[in-house]
Amino acid sequence: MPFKEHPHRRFNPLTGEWILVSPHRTKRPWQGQQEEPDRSVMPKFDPGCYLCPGNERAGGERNPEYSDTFVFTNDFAALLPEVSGLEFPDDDLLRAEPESGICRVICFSPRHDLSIARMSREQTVKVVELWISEFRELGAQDGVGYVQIFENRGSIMGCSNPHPHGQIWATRSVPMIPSLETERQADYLAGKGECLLCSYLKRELAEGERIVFQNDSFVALVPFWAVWPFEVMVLPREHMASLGEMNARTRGDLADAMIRLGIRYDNLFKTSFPYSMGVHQAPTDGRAHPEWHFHFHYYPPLLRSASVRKFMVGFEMLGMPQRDITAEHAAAALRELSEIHYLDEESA
Ligand code: H2U
Ligand code: ZN
Repeated sequence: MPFKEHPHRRFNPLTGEWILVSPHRTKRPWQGQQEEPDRSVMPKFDPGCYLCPGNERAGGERNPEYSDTFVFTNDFAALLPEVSGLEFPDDDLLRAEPESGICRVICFSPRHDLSIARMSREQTVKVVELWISEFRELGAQDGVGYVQIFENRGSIMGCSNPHPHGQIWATRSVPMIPSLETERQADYLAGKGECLLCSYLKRELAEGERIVFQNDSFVALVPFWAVWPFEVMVLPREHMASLGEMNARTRGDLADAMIRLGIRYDNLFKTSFPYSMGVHQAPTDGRAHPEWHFHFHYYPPLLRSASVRKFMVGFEMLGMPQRDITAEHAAAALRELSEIHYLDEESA
């Protein structure tokens, strides 16, 4: 019997973590197609939205009448500039360190009712370009060791507003997960003389069964070690340490990949698909990072329908993460979907 049909553990070489896979628990039929499509319409402009052009934000500032993207410093930033003179406990049991940083919010479009899945390629390229300029500007600042760019989408992900937007947190230290990925990629490069993700991508392209789609510069796949039901990784084919290394063609191809994945996600349960996504790239700590191969992670919590989601509870809170549907099944389900958004289907 192939190992994939029996309970087993899979290893995540990027973080060193293990995940339990229990494929026999998915003997129930696939129900994704039976969803009633969500056709709730949002206004193009919402006078009560703190991200729409011209509106006032909670801090009292007013947004400009922006026409493509707009970035501002988070009015409720989780990180603040460095403060001197604080004393921290530093022994074996009680240990704390200073942390400082900058938090920004990026509006992807002036249109309140859109999402990347329904934005044009030109507009999405503008988002990519703003990410690059923010990454460069924040990363160049003294005391910024890492720039985390991400998007929370959907109220079940804790997102406060449907207006298409994302966040950037620039921190003094490298956060835990990118720091683990740095170590693992550096170890792999030192041991094998090649990049972990270049090798992984080659392997996935040869096997094929976890690939969702590809374009000239990017590959979207369900990683072998995926934890979330429809988790996807988007990797550049070329070895690049950060977003800053992309040329005009690659930036366009990234926009294309983000839109196509967004459409497939929305089409899966015919709903505005919730997720947290973000890019992992080289730290901006002033060191060279030949080990780093930048990539996007998409972590969506929906499992079998728009109303059935995965929770990390029980064994997962106390032991390790677990999944029922295999990465291979999830990739096949995503691969079968149309790249025409379900809301545009009738008009097409
Ligand atoms: P979420 O969509 O993940 O909730 O992020 C929205 C961010 O916008 C959130 O971090 C900020 C919140 O602090 N915000 C402002 O900066 N100004 C406002 O007027 C409201 C929300
Ligand atoms: Zn809005």
